[in-house]
Amino acid sequence: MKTSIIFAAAASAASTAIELAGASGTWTSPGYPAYKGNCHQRYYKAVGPKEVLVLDFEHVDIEFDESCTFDFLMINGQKICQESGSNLETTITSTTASTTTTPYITEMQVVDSFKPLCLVEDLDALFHTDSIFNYAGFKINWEIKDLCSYKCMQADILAKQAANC
Ligand SMILES: [Ca+2]
Repeated sequence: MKTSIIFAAAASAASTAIELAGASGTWTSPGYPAYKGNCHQRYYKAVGPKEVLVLDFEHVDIEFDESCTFDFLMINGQKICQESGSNLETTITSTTASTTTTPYITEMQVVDSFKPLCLVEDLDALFHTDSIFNYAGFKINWEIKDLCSYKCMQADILAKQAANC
């Protein structure tokens, strides 16, 4: 009896991928702005033949190591960890050394360090955390856009436009 209960729980845990429903929304990590350890949450979103999914990173604060081993958000195979704007200090230092810095330039550089991500294929994402050191997580504003009117020089978008528009 006990065995069958455990088996059922494991089966349901494996099928709990969360869909990003609708045409746009805000996607946050579990418990944002404070994730817990041992999290393993999948997300998905279908992207149609005439659609592009644009992910705009409003906030990312995930335990950092160089290969994103411990905690990460993986989007279609690409791992993301670190804090958005964490390049800021280095950037300011180098800019100040050469010439003057204005708040406007600083802001542009922060935004530029975490550019929107455009996906032409279905989103398949995983948020994974290990057992220690928890941070805020992520907050991503997403939107499905019309592929054929989307202006972007990204190679995979141009290829999909050529094939479908
Ligand atoms: Ca961690």
